[in-house]
Amino acid sequence: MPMVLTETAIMQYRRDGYFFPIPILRADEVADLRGRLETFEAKQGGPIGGGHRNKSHLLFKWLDDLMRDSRILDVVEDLIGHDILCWNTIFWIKEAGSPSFVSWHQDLNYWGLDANDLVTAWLALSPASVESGCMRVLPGSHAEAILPHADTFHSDNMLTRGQEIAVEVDEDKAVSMALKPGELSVHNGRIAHASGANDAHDRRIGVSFHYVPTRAQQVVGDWDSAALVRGKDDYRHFAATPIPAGDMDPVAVAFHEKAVSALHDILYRGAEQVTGRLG
Ligand SMILES: O=C(O)CCC(=O)C(=O)O
Repeated sequence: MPMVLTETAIMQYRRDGYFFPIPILRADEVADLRGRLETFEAKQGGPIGGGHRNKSHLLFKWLDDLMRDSRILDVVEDLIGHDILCWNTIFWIKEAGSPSFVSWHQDLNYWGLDANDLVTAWLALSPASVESGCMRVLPGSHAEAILPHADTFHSDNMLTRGQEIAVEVDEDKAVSMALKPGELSVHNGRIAHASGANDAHDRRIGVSFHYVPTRAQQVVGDWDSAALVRGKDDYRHFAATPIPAGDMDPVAVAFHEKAVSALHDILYRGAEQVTGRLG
């Protein structure tokens, strides 16, 4: 028996590779989390970026808690079963009026993971509308072969290498996954997806959680890390990430440095340039 999703929702996810919207957080919870993020940004004197965007649950206790929130994990369990690792958490922030975009791509082309059932859970902490550049997906593309990609290194592209699908994508078939603050979308790690610029007056703030069954493996890098968030890990394919005692806990911050450096090597393997972005 599914825990929270209907059989119809699960069937749609399996057939099309995505499902949304799923209400998760109350308005007061969204305000609290956005406040925590923006307090950190105000203290550091600018938007979160660089290495802070990835594996960020090691830096912020509140994000580690959110990654383990049963309201999100119940959805994920309905899709991939009870024994769940979170491999990465990524901030996707587009400032109001910013040209930042994400080109059409398939994540499992470059994450080095042997995990065709990877679920990305993307949570909106501000409005993710068509105007603010919400994600768009190409239904059913997760079930087909991974398409060829090319690196563009475009400076407004939020992806590591500005990588994009090198064949024509039929944009007419794309579905926009607009979300209200506190809502979640889920998509399969093989699905083709993209997002446009933020033409709205507010920041578009999203955080993504990338969940895999514990049997998943890193097949490109020699070392990688993940957090056991539900069930048990009989495989131990990944180094277990420590749970931070608080924000910027020194032990977790030191682990974060190692984990992001390993991720950097995986994502830039074979690239001709390093942009400094990870995503
Ligand atoms: O936030 C976006 O616009 C893109 C996110 C993305 O590519 C992902 O979560 O896999």
